[in-house]
Amino acid sequence: MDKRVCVIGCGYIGLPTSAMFASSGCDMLAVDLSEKVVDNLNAGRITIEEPGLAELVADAVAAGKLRAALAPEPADAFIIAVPTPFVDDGSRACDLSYVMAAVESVLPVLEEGNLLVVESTIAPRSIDDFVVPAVEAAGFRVGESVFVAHCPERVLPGKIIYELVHNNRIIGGVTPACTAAATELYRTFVVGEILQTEAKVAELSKCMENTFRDVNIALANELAMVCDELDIDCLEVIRLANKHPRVNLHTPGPGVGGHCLAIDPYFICAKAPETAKLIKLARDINCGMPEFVCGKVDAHFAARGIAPKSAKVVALGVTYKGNIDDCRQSPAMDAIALLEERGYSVAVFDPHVEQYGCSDPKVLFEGADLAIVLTDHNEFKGDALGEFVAAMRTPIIYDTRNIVSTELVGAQVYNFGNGYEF
Ligand code: SAJ
Repeated sequence: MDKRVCVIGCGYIGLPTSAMFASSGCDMLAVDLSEKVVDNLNAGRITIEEPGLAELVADAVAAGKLRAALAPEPADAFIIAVPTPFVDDGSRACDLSYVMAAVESVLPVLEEGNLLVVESTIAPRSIDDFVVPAVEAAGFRVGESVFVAHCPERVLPGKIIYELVHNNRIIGGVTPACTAAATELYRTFVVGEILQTEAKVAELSKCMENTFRDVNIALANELAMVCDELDIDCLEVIRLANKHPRVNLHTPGPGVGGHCLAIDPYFICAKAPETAKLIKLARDINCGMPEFVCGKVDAHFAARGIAPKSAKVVALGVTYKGNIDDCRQSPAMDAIALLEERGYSVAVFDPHVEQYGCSDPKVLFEGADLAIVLTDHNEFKGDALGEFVAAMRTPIIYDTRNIVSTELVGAQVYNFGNGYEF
């Protein structure tokens, strides 16, 4: 008999995962709280954008292998792929409320021999301390009558379908029997390596992957500020240091955004606040970058005797990184808010975000005293801004992403390499 799998959460991870299982022969039920999402799915349509996903879903629905509902139904395996934001109370602990609500929704239909997997990124020990007790309170013995595992997603939006199949996959069970059951399930479509471990190791590994990147970016950002103070070309320092075979300094910028790097490190800090000092400091450094960037803008205008209220700034980019439309936790947004708070008149342009698009961007540059590049979109790279700078009152570009050609004709370009002059 084909395996029946029920996925809770039809977002960027849950939906592609459902489609992959369905196209590998499983009988899939995709569960979501939104009636609109459920109705659309049952009609073979999707409400999120991801290359290749629409076709996969349409085919699976047409083949009768994928169906959507508002609540879980009996199945062989349940997979939870719901959001885990941080608690907005200063602790920034992992907010498990969506995950636990999903677990509670599964319990009434959970049967002996079933497997329950959490894919959502969660703080270390969440499975052992919260999920297992909830399942056992319903009368099951984890590792004996039901099996529970954490199997974190690690896919990159835009490449999800490929990465779901080919990335290696960490599977952390509560017991070895749980790990074995989850491994058998994911082998349905994963061709990448399956790395077996305990649930708590899987949880912390996932959080640490993003923390590693956050801490390294903080180091690069700190270097940029040290170079600013000491009048040293930061980009040249990085270029030369990275010639060492074991050094890989990251790229400084206006801060770190997105729903992963800017969130997951806090899950560790909240669990071990006295100990996770470096992780917290890295977060603080990265969160302080929009302020640093705005401080440079202030100094620039102060040196020219121009008050913020008399200055027009064009902000280029609002998304958290280049060539995407995602503004979650975006440092560009923070920098824009800070500039506005100080009294600057800010014109915002982002060709990837409908609200900030503009059919004739030149108009935004008219009479501007400064353009500040906050996101590394292709549309701003090299000499792409050349056609707009002539419209500025003073054609000066502050490039916090180091992507604009410093040879750009008709403009003076400053970045983290020569920013100290700025
Ligand atoms: N950034 C810098 N300097 C750098 C690199 C990045 O300032 O040298 C900034 C970016 O501009 C952006 C932020 O960091 O604001 C995060 O961007 P990213 O490309 O590093 O990561 P995400 O958040 O898009 O995706 C990450 C990935 N994790 C790792 O690379 C360890 C991805 O593989 C994960 O699946 C994803 O998080 C997730 O869902 O956890």
